[in-house]
Amino acid sequence: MSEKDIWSASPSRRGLLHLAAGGLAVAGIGLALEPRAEASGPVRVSMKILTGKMIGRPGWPQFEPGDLSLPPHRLVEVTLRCFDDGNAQIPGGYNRVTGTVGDVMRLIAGTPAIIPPHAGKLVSEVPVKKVAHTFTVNGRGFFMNVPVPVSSTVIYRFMTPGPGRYPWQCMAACGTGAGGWAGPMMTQAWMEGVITIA
Ligand SMILES: [Cu+2]
Repeated sequence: MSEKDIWSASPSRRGLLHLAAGGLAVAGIGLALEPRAEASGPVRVSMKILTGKMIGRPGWPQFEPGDLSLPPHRLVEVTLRCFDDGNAQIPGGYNRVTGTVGDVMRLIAGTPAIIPPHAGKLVSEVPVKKVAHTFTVNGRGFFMNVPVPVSSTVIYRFMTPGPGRYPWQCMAACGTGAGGWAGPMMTQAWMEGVITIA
């Protein structure tokens, strides 16, 4: 799949374009369908990873928001800005992008407020030592792993599964305690949370 295909392909949009093309055969209907085609783009979600210092709780980095509510079977585009500049250890393999559209994500250096289209580069993995956090969903037949490098922005797309509650967890040992797995790593809506698909 070419880079352009990955970022423009969406099953629902393709379906609607097909519908719109069919509608053109009937005078006027094609035009009427255009706004619907526009509305069928990805559901856009903006997330941040804040440092403990930023929220007045040193040692407690936090995903914000920690819980998400999304519609089922829709293409979602997440823009995730990581303000954390400290790396953390991950289990083997969690530096790879898995379960997103094309198993890739767009990686942009820093956390710019405005991101031009096609900024950064598409990557399927990041160096182990650069990983600050991961956004990892594992359960109910749905697996997705997004490694998030220090001081960066990642943009990724995925298709939501069917209705249900899907827990996510950061797999980088970014918390407190000897192993780094305590504190925020064990606290709901901090380094773990729930995606509610309804
Ligand atoms: Cu983390």
